Amino acid sequence: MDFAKERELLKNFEIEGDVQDVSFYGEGHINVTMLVKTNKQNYILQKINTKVFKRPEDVMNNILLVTEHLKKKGVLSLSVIKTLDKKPMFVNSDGCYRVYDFIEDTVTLQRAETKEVFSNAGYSFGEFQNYLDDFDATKLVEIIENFHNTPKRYENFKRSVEENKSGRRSLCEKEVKFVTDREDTFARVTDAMLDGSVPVRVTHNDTKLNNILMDETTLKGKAVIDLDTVMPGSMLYDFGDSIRFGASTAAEDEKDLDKVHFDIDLFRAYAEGFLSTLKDKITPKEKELLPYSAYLMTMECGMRFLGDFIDGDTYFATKYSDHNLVRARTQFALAEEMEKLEEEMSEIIEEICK
Ligand code: ADP
Ligand code: GN1
Ligand code: MG
Repeated sequence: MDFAKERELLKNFEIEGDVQDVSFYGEGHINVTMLVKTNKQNYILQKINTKVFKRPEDVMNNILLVTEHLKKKGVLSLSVIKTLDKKPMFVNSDGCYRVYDFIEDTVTLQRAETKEVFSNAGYSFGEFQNYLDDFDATKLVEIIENFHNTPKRYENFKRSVEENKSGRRSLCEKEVKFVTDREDTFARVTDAMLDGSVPVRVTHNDTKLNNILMDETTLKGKAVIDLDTVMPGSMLYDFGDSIRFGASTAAEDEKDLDKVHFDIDLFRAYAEGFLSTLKDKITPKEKELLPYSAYLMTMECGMRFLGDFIDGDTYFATKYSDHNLVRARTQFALAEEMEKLEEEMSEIIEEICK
């Protein structure tokens, strides 16, 4: 691929230097991400997924507000490079594009290789929430409604199963049953948000390990990225989603399920980092639901992958035909182990919060 169209549209942005190279970059499932090298500096060019983000201008407004708030506090964050006419994105007949400064000297990890690294990630996402503590949530648009409303996600999942648009349902009856068997376990966080025992906070909502840039030398979090879904939510979403991805002994799309286990030591490490600055701020209900949130976010993501497989891969980027099914299976393998360990996880949380 020669990226001729991308090189052309980059002329509309206020970038320094002459573009020398453009290539696909990273492992995100949603946007198309490219690394742009010029003779002066590097940038990230992203084609925003407008099927997922129906109002990209709202996404960019949220990102500008959040990154300004972070920068005022001296926190390294994404820098949006404006277009020549001072807009945060460029729109043409192919789609919507944005450019960020490439944050140098960092690595993006697809797996938590050590407890220490995962604890560092927990610390970063915990701090991220702290930094947004005093951010006026009413300024933010809810980018995707009910993003982590698991009962609603389950309704959508059941609809996908019924409609069976791709005709693939017969390939995954066992996995569908795994979800439907657990349908009465999905409402504990939404119920607690309704009765107020779990407060609404400004949260990241997509706290995968690969959404933090880690300092390449110290492996400490340098910048929290992928701010598309920063919205009012629950801290339980941020905690649970990190555990879902990072406390696994294997990749999210590992085919060999014998390799996929929930690692409770990684859980402890993340919780230590995450709670180090949050433990005095959280409510008793939030504390109680932390272990469950790991199970919940894992089940939710599993049903989203499986629903997308049955829909015919219309949401997540996939590299082969049953990629979403493979991903769903790892989530269910993890969730099954987590359900058995809820008590042990609670003891760990108690210990950390003492
Ligand atoms: P998606 O929404 O598709 O997950 P992300 O915004 O997470 O897209 O970007 C995908 C990957 O690109 C990240 O995991 C990271 O490796 C890399 N990346 C994104 N923004 C930057 C940046 N500003 N500097 C360095 N790397 C980045
Ligand atoms: C997507 O954008 P990315 O790849 O960081 C998804 C998350 C899922 C995750 C599963 C906007 O995250 O919700 O948990 O894939 N993002 C969106 O890997 O749907
Ligand atoms: Mg991402």
